[in-house]
Amino acid sequence: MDLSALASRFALRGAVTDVRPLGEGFINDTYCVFVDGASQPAYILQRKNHLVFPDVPAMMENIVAVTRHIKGKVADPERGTLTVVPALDGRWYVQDEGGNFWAVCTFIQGSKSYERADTPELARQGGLGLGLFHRQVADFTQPLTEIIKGFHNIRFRFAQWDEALRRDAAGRVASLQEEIGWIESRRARMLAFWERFEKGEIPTRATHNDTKISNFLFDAKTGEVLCAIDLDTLMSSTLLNDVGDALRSYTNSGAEDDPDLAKVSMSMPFFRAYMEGYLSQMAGELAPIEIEYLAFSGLYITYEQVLRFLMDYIDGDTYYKTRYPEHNLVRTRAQYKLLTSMEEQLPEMNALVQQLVRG
Ligand code: ADP
Ligand code: GN1
Ligand code: MG
Repeated sequence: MDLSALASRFALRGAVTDVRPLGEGFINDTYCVFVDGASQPAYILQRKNHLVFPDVPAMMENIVAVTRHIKGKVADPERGTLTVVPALDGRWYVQDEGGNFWAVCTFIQGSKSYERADTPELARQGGLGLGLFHRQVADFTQPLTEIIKGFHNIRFRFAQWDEALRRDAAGRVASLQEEIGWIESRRARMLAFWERFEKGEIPTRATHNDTKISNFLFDAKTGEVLCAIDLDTLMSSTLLNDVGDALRSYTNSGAEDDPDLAKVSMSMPFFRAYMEGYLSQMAGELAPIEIEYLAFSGLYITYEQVLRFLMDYIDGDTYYKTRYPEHNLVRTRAQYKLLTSMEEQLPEMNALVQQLVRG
């Protein structure tokens, strides 16, 4: 694949002089594009995973609509959200000869991203970033296309899960009875939460749905949060999914796929910092039921992630990129350790949320 030629099919300012791989995402392939011999990248080029995202044109429409909305609200529209660059034919994507979809956005200058939060201050900035994002989209009322069906819908995930167990595509089910029990023993509790969303008791809002730390940019000099990126999964859902996924990411004292389970736990100081940052923006916007489930959302999404990693392992590793054969199982165990740590600390987490909301 001639990536320079591909990038040149977009309306870029300058001639492409280099294209280099970037990032550690599990789904897409991401590259930096350099123009006119400059040493800093000018654009991000991404191959959108067509198997995961069946309707890339609709996905790009979601992204353009939401980023335009945000641009009208931020002091620096170049750094306060993504800027999608159209193709020369006016579309928001290019489809190559192999059927792959590609998209380009500008590279946000002077930015930095992280794979994990090493300090509470970074967690605070992350919480602030998600709070800002939720405030920016709070009055976004256009319908968003459901880009991945049932993405954080645990009822839908259970249907996939039951089917995966029945299929047993990789012949692994018999050896995973303990891990499968982790999922089954919590099924009713997770469904009870989701039912409250299904009944309309928990509000539906524009949400990001993939809020792990690497999907936010920070100012490389000051460390201040700039914006949410990786907007592929923008959809209508509950903001609790965003908070939960962020808690899963920012409060983990270990890595998402840590083989050393002793390192994995939910860190209370990081939880406090994240929530302080988030609530500084959102305390006044949240419905009582959203506040009630803020801490629980971390358990919900971490549980869902255990299910998704384990289901992919059972399916024979077809969804997530893996670096070694047992990677999805290692991820499952590490996320399960995080889940149990959150379960143990839920009363303290809830008490802290109440304290912060009361101010
Ligand atoms: P993936 O779907 O592979 O996770 P992302 O959109 O999250 O792709 O991009 C991967 C990484 O590339 C990010 O974590 C960030 O470091 C960097 N990145 C992405 N978009 C930009 C941008 N517009 N400006 C600067 N860096 C970016
Ligand atoms: C994937 O694309 P990336 O790496 O930001 C996944 C998330 C998972 C995450 C686990 C579209 O995110 O849902 O939480 O991996 N994205 C999709 O790290 O499935
Ligand atoms: Mg990403």
